[in-house]
Amino acid sequence: MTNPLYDTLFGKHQGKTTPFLRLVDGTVITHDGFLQTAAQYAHQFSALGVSAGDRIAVQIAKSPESLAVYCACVQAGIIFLPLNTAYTADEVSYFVENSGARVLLCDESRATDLAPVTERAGALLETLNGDGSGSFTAKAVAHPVTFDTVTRDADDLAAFLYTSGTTGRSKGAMLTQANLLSNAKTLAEEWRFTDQDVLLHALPIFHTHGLFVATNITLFAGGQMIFMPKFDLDQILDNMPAATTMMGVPTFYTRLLDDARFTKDLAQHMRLFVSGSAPLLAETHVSFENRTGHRILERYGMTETNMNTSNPYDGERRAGTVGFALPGVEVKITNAETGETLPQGEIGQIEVRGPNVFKGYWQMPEKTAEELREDGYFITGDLGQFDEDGYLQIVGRNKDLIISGGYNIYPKEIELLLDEEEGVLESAVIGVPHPDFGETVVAVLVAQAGVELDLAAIKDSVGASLARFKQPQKLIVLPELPRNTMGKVQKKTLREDYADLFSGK
Ligand code: MLC
Ligand code: AMP
Repeated sequence: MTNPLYDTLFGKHQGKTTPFLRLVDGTVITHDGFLQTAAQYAHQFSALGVSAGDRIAVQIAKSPESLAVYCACVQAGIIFLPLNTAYTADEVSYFVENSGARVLLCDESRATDLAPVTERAGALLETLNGDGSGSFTAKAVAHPVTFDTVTRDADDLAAFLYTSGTTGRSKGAMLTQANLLSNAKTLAEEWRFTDQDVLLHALPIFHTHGLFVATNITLFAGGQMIFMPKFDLDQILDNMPAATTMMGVPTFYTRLLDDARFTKDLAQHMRLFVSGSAPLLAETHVSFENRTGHRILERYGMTETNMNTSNPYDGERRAGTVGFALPGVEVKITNAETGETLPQGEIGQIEVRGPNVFKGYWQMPEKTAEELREDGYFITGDLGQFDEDGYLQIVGRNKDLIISGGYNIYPKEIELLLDEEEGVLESAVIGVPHPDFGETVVAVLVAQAGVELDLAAIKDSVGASLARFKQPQKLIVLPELPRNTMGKVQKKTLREDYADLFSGK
């Protein structure tokens, strides 16, 4: 194969007039139509001087065109770097500079804001809007609708996905063609995807879940997607009768259950509901089954590894567990201090190895060495145990991480900003339970002696450089932070103290 990822996911659909994307306004985009658009984009990238191995950063609304940018990158051998549309210019600036991206594609409405970013980084700025218009597409339409696929090796890089770290600085996870391909094939087979499947796609496509799990599996199997710009309950309910499968974060499922229109009848013909990216409460699993007769299939993955484990398609899908290691993937529970494998039933850190595991962090050899062992095991930072039947349970995290509505938030990034604020002596950012998002962000501040903190001003100032979903929903001032005898801040105590802050909201 000249380009394994392109050939396996995209190239094999060339010339097919079968539907690939169905939009909520009734528009249908065929496999071939989609590939033609992508080929024009690949030409346009070449015209901009971008070649194989270069990076393209994109911060654009979800649309068929933005998905075609991903396809164009794969066909041209360009490393695709998608960014959350909620990121501020400060946040985007880091990703563009760190990755050395040659081009940043953004929405026209952000162009003024982001022009200084690309200027500083020596990158080109092009626009692509949610409706498909923009400087990039205006030029691309002049190009031929076929493109000579660039030869790539399975070991070549296909994408960078940035993931924050406990030090506050994001790390670019380098994913190879083989990483993405092995997972697409395994999951399509494990979850029985075929060309008859129609997936309700309401996830963003700048993260693993919406892009590599949902989209790659559909492409692998040759099925269709009802492609929605974002999660919208009415649209989901309207379109469910035409679908066979859905993937979502737990918030999707709790929101569906909160709506009386979501009935057994509406879900009757669905084949499969998959949940992941954050813990699905056992009570959600049970309520969902009571309402619809379907047992949600929960799986476990992460940016660096794609999917690691899954509950079985056939056989018992056990609530509160993430199932078994996927074929070809090894999972072990180890002692965090010694790295030794623990016996069944003991809680330890989850380590994974397999063709799904990334190559390392871009230009961060030390960080890579800390988390990726020489023997190929990746230390996930999650804590877990195997139950008596071998199902993996995730019981907590060894990393200081908040997951809100499926988005990862690293407290350190917010604490560093808060500590810079006038009058702030120190801060601790924690995740507390939230009925809609699972967890949400709360900041605890200690003021310098004699200072009365202006919380509104702090909120605004921090808000200017942080995406909305990372911004603390509440700022709390305490005389001091709880510490243990070693002087380490006891976030567990704070989490317990403020556990009920959002209950019932
Ligand atoms: C939006 N908001 C959030 C939020 N999403 N706040 C906290 N956490 C979130 N996840 C805020 C917005 O800033 C805004 O704030 C307000 O909520 C309404 O915004 P919205 O865009 O209308 O929200 P909504 O559409 O309701 O989005 C919620 C959501 C969405 C849960 C549908 O966040 C979502 O699609 N999450 C999926 C994330 C995901 O794909 N994760 C996969 C990561 S991959 P204000 O103040 O302006 O009103 C991974 C690996 C794996 O983890 O295993 O899969
Ligand atoms: P990300 O870095 O965005 O890829 O998020 C990966 C993290 O999400 C994992 O390390 C887990 O902490 C969490 N995660 C993913 N799937 C699940 C799940 N099914 N249950 C609990 N946590 C999950």
